[in-house]
Amino acid sequence: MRIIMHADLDAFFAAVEIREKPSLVGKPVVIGADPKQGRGRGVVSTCNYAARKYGIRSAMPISIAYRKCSHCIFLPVNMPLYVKVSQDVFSIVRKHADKFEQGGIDEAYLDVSERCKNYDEAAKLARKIQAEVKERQKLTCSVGIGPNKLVAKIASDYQKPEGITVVGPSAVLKFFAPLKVRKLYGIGPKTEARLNEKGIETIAQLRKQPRFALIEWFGKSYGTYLYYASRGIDESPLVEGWEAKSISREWTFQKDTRDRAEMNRVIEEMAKDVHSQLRAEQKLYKTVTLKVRYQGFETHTSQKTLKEFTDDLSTIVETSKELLKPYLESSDRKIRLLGVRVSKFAE
Ligand code: TTP
Ligand code: MG
Repeated sequence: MRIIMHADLDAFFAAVEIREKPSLVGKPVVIGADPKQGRGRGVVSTCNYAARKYGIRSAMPISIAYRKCSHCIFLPVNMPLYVKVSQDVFSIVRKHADKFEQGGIDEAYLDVSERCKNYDEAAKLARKIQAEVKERQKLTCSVGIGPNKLVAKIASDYQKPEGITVVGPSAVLKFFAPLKVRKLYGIGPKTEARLNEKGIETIAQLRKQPRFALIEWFGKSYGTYLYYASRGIDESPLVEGWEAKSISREWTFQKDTRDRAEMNRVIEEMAKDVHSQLRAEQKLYKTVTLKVRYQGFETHTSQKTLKEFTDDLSTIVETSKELLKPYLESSDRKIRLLGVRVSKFAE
């Protein structure tokens, strides 16, 4: 039987900014403002818990966040800094694991089955990790502990900030029952809406559906996944030494569009974000991919592989624009989403 931990930093980007600038302590801080264009465009990346009291959330347009709290402090995203801090934090955390998988910039899975005899010992280790991260990096994190990655991740989100939530194997079904289906890894807004239409809102309700019904609605592999996930069953192993194979950004237009100038602007913004992360991670790329979603969710990607590795920003912008052209010319449908990705890295 495994004991898996999931550690996730609290209000990560905001917490880093506050750590760097003590005058921000105690104030509501929102990250995501565009430094050049004021507060008008773009979305909230994250905000601290003081700002969440005003109803501000990740992915909310900055203009709405500003309306909710005009005296909040709005700061731009400083990706290179967060990448560096993330590396510092997780080089501390990974030492406490038998197996370690970085799940994203502010989260990681730890398999502690060998070093911890039981869940009490794992909880003790979690407190130790929290204390060490706080002392050495001045940041707080929340930890979930469970029999697999699925349960551990939901548990780490259950009590925030600075929480520890332990869900032993016999507690999984009860813990899951009242949660919204959206909490399950792999259920996004689309599946959530389809389930809600069928009157299924909680994981307990999802669990009542026969396997064949889920397969009929969602296909064999996803339907089967939902059947097991709703029971807290997840055998997926930790993937060690996993490194990001690509860096990407996506943008959903507030209104589906054919406006070329607007699309170009969005491509430039996304390319800049991608590029700053690329620089921070000291990588070169060779492939640029553009993702296009039309009105109605039909999605396409196309990509171009360059002759040489590069870390050039304008190549990302120009290649993406070039890849967009055929979509605009071959159809007069409106576009809902654009995404830019770079991949095939060299250090
Ligand atoms: P999260 O861990 O989802 O959020 P968080 O750490 O800010 O807050 P919480 O205490 O609830 O864990 O994401 C980690 C970072 O990723 C977050 O600080 C900013 C970034 N991010 C975005 O840029 N856009 C988003 O929509 C989300 C959800 C996160
Ligand atoms: Mg977090």
